[in-house]
Amino acid sequence: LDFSNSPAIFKPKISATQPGEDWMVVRPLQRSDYDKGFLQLLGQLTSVGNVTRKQFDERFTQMKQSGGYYVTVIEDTRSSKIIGAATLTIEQKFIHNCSFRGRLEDVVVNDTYRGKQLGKLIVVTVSLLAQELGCYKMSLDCKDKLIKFYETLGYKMEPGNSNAMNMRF
Ligand code: 16G
Repeated sequence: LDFSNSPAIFKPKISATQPGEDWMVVRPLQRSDYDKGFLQLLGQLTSVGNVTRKQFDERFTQMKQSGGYYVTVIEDTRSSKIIGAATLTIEQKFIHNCSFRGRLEDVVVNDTYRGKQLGKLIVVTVSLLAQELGCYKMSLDCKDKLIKFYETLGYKMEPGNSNAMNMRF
């Protein structure tokens, strides 16, 4: 299953009983998303900088070629804008029988679309993808205020084993 190469545009369901809206698609990132506000959306998460189309294209190509990057977006097809995003990265391991570890990264939903469960939708989608791809676990770092949100989606603090540490450069 190579989600990043999939041409499929599918209409997700948050749950079997609660279908997504008609105007929403969840799909892999495309080059044309540069023009659909993808980077502006990431700017709601953290500093993005002035990324040119060339830089974006080169990074897109590198991610495709190296494999293991599943940048997933939600598009509002009425306005052709990217309104949600989350990335699954896959680390190759020797441990756990040469398994994979998934990391949930760069989760962001446009703040004007609050209350539509888009965060839940994109996180669940990407987490299922990690499972489908054979990851033995999926990890994330988040701000304190988001711990509850992720807990409702099946993520757990592992006592004694959940300390995120960073070295900033
Ligand atoms: C959050 C994000 C992480 C992102 C970081 C950016 C999730 C689950 N976590 O920790 O993926 O890269 O913020 O913040 O989305 P920074 O610019 O301070 O590194």
